[in-house]
Amino acid sequence: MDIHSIRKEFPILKQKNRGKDLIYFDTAATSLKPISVIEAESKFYKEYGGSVHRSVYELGEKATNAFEGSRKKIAHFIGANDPASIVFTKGATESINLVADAWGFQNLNKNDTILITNMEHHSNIVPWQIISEKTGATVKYIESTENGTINVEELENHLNTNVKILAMTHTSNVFGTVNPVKEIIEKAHQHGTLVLLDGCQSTPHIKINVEELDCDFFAFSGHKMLGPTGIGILYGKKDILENMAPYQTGGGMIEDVTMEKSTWTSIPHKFEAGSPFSAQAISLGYAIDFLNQIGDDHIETQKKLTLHALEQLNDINGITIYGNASERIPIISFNVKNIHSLDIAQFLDFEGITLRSGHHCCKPLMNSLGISSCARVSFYVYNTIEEIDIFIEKLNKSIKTILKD
Ligand code: C6P
Repeated sequence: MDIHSIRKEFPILKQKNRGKDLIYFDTAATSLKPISVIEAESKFYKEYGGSVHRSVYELGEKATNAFEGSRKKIAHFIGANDPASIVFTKGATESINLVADAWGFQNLNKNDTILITNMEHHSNIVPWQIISEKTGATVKYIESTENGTINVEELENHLNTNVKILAMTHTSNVFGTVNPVKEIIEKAHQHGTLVLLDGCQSTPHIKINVEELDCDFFAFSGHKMLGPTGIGILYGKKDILENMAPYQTGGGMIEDVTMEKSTWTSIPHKFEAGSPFSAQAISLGYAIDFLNQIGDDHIETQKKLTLHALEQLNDINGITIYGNASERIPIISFNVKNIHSLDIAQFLDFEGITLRSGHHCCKPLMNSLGISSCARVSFYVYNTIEEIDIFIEKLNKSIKTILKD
């Protein structure tokens, strides 16, 4: 599909933003949705209706088949051999909380270390702080390098047999840089350390193969990769998931319940208590169909967009761009000297351009960088070089106007 055909699939692109043509540069927060995904969700309510895994009637069976079919598509998309290792959650945040709480409570004690990095999103910091309070384990941080990645040698200095888990982001939602996770996982495993990868920003942009990466857990959200809100995935190695206690309990996850006690069903359902997010899980499968349909070329196209944007941004006087590793996804964060990032975001909003300003839920990283906020643009399959050129023109205009005031 060429870019014009792709853009036609996104009805929201016909909308105006503050009366101007919409230029959507905030995919890292949440992506736009193609019509096939929007319609899949409404089709579920119009045509299937029935409750997943609970109904013998035809509509219920249709819903169950579509739900489990989507699990298979997701497994295939991230290179997982067995759909049983794919757990539906409501997002990356819940996936990480699941591991921290269920695995952490069972496996951590006061002699243990949880290793994370200074570039983590709060979703991959706070759950570990909470479980460290409950178990006595210590949370330690690895600092990122100047170019915005985690250095393998530096990481090795932190590894020892007390480090029970390394929880780190595959790609940073601020720097846009890709961490050398394959090498990192290999090193961690040499010390018996499990690795959880936060794939929230990588899954939309990089071909993922969890089996090749050999990560123990992989967490991501559907809404950043063309899917609906309210659905996410936790991949876990089967033997690890099988040995974990459930995270939440209730209907759908039991094998047997008596007045005295309960036993659990097998994975992945053991981790999916309650009536599942059926419409959302099914529509995420349609998002994957869309990404498969446009093929891996879109990854290269976005690299070109990012390089084009970086080249032009680097020419702006007083700009600081955070993170300059060669391996990166289409996320660029920056500040301009003597201007608050919020002013830039607000000025550009009135030009139809949506970008995010703030701490991006990475307050420890902001502290390490000595800033409180930055502006961020992020691109996806629907963005064009022309949009980037308009953005650069309007950014230059905003800088002139703000500094003059
Ligand atoms: N980052 C951003 O604008 P949820 O909210 O569960 O879908 O995703 C949480 C999350 C976890 N890890 C990373 C690396 C992320 O970037 C995010 C979400 C958004 O950067 C919202 S703050």
